[in-house]
Amino acid sequence: TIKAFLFDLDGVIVDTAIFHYQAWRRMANELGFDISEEFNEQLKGISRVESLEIILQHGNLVLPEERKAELAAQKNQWYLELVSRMTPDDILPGVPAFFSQVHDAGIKTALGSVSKNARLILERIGMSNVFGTVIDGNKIARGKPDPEVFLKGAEELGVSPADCVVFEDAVAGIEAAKRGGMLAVGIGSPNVLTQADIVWPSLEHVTVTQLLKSLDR
Ligand code: B16
Ligand code: MG
Repeated sequence: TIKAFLFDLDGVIVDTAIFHYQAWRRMANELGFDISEEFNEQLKGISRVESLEIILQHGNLVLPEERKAELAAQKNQWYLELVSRMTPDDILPGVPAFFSQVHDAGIKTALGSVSKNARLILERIGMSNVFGTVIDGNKIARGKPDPEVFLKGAEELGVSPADCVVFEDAVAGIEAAKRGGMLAVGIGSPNVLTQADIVWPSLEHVTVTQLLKSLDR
C-alpha cells in the first residue's frame, strides 16, 4: 500500500530548470561556447559540481580545481539572483490542489532535491511547512541517479521504499527512484521518461484517487 509521496523540486513543484539553464549558459558563453536546451536536459537532477564537469567537457575545457570552484560559485550567484525574484506565483499549476488531496488522503510527503538551495526556494514560494520532511543537497553525499536522496526521505518518514511513490521530471531522478525500489511517476514526456511507471504532463490533470488507482497493479 502506498503511504508516502516523495517530490522532486525543480520541474515538479517549480520550474527552476530554466534559471539553472540561463545561469549555466551565461557561464558557458563567457568561456567561449554555448549550450543548447536539448543539452540541458541531461543536467536535470544532477548536482552543481557534476553539472559543471559535464558542461566543461562539452566545451572541451580542462581547468584547475580552483577555477572550477570559482565558476560554480559564480553560476550559483547568477542563479540566486533569479531565485530571489520568485514568489508563490511560481508554483507550477495544479500543485496546491494536488497537495490538499494528498493531505486529505493521509499520505505522508517528502521533498527529495539535490539542490543546496531547496530550502530557500521553498521559503520564496511559501511551501516551507508543507512537507513531512525535506531532504536537499546539504543532507546527501551522492546526487541522482543515486537513490540516496529518496531513501533518506523514506527513512525519515518511517515508510518502506516499496510503499513510496516518487514524482520526477528528470531522467536521472526516475532512475534514482527505481534503484531505490520505489514507484516512479514521470512529470513530462513519456518519450523522455521511459523508465517511469506512469507519466503525466503535469500535476494539473491528475487527482490522487486516479493516480492511486492507476498505480495499483
Ligand atoms: P544547486 P532537483 C537539481 O534540483 C536540479 O535539477 C539541477 O539542475 C541542479 O544542478 C541541482 O539541483 C543542484 O542545484 O546548484 O541549487 O545546488 O531537480 O533535484 O530538485
Ligand atoms: Mg527535477
